[in-house]
Amino acid sequence: MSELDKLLASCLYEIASCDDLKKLDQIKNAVFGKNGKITEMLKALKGLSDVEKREIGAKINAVKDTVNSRLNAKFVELEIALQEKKLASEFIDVTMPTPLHRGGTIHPLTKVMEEVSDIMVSYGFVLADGPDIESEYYNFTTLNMPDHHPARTMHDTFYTNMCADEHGRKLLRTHTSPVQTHAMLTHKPPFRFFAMGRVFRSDYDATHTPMFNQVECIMVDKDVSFANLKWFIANFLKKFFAAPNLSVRFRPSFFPFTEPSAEVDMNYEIKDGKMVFGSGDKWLEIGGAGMVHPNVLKYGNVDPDIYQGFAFGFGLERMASLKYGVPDLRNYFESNERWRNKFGFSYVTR
Ligand code: FA5
Repeated sequence: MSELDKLLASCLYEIASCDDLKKLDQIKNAVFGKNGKITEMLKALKGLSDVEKREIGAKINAVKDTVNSRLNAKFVELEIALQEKKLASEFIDVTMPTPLHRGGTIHPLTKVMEEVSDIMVSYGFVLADGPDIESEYYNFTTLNMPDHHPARTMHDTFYTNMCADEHGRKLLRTHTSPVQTHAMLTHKPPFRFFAMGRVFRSDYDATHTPMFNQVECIMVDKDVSFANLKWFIANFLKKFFAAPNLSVRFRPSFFPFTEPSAEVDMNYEIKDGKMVFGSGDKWLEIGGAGMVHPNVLKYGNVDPDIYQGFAFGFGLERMASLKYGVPDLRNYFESNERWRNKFGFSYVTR
């Protein structure tokens, strides 16, 4: 057996029996490193004749190629094995419920979303959806907010650096009202839709957060009036707060996408650091409402000479705060365990 054959056999044996990346690296170095066995053999070719160089060089290169390809295959095999071992040790079953003994709770916002859904569905409204990343066209244009409208400014709206398309620049939607247009364009009236989800604005204080959630509602039919809107909102809120005598204030207001428009406030006071609704002389605005503007109906392919609609959009954190006494909206998103234990809901009693 030639020296080269012996080297090949021992390399292949060592590679095959190696089970550690570090050791494999050492084997590679011992063969191909600066003073490695094959490197030395190649260096020794210098002193040989051209004929010998060609003949022996070809044999050394063949061994080199074989060893190299086995080494590479072994590196891949060991790296995969290491990765699998790591993944197995880090496995988390995300389908398992949070162990109750570790204090897992239902977030007040989740609770409120479920409650709002139940009420909306009981009135025959169907859940609709729209993207968090919207285009200027749906967020503003179809809602009767022309190019120069102040709500479009960089100061109020988070624009993304994604490429603009035929619907204009992309932005984080500033309200859930664009869902109105999406729903109108995909359904024939009469219809009743509601949507819930995140919206984003350049705001930050105890009653304003840069990301918050809204519930949007739109009902389109023949002979829908502002009286229907007032009745519906009052009943919706009475059901939500389980308070038949709840007082709700409609303040004349302006939204480009509704005419006439109103802002809806609820009274509250702070008792023992908690917000208590239905008493006191403080008012918290929970949403905007109004009759859908004829231009908005047209953008949704709905004929305003035949159909009318009402719509409203409420802040879900503010509804949750009033119902469950949470004084500062910023806490909703801080993942503070003490806060969650105080305001969260048990799985069992939900
Ligand atoms: C709107 O967003 C309108 N799209 C609502 C609407 C829909 C009007 C349909 C007419 C018809 P407004 O900007 O007022 O309106 O926001 C609605 C509610 O979201 C507010 O009343 C408040 O409850 C909540 N809200 C607004 N900004 C914030 C914020 N930064 N943090 C938390 N809640 C907020």
